[in-house]
Amino acid sequence: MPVVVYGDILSGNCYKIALLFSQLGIAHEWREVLVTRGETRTADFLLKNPAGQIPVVVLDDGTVLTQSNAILHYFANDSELLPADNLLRTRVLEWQFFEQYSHEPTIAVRRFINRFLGLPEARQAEFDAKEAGSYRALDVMEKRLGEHEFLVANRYTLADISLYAYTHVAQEARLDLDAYPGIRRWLNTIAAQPGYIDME
Ligand SMILES: N[C@@H](CCC(=O)N[C@@H](CS)C(=O)NCC(=O)O)C(=O)O
Repeated sequence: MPVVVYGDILSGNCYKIALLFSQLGIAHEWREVLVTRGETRTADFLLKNPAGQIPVVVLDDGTVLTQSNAILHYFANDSELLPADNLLRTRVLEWQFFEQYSHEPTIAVRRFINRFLGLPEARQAEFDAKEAGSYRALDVMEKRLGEHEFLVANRYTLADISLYAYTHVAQEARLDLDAYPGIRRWLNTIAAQPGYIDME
C-alpha cells in the first residue's frame, strides 16, 4: 500500500502536501475528499480525523497523520527543505505557526467564502471583517521578503511551502498584491523551484 492522501488539491492546506510530495518525489495515492460535498463529516472520515478536516495522510502501516504543517515535517525530515540547525528549524516553525494563526484564518477563509461559496450575502460581513487581518499578515511577509529571498535563511524551506499555499491565490480572496513587490518576487521564485506543481 502506498502512502494515501485524503484531500482536495484546491485547498491550500492540501496543496502544501501535493507540492512537497512532488518536490521530494514521494509516491502516493491521492483520494479526493471535498468539504463542499460534506465528505469530511462522514462517519468513516471522522474515524480517520475526528476534527473532520483535510488533509489526512495514512501511511502504509495504517498510521494516520493530520495537520498540514505537521505532515510536512514528517516527510521533510532529513531533507534539505527542513534545516538540521535548531535555530533555523525554530524559524521554520515560527512562520508555520504564524501561517496557521494569522494568515490562513484570514486569507484562506476569505478565499473559501469568495471562491467556493460565491460570496453569499450571509457571509459578506465575515468576509469584510477578515480584510484588515489579511493585509496585516501580508505586511508581515513583505517586511521579510522585501529584504530576503526566502522566509528562512537564504534557502527554500517548508516555511515557504506553508506560506505560499494561500498567498499565491490571494487574488481569489479579493486581495490586491500590488503594494507587495517583495511577495510578488518571492511567488515567482517559489514557482521556479525544481519539482514545482500548480494547484490546478
Ligand atoms: N490546521 C489544519 C486546517 C485544515 C483545514 O482547515 N482544512 C479545511 C480544508 S482547507 C477543512 O477540512 N475544512 C472542513 C471543516 O473544517 O469542516 C491543517 O493545517 O491541516
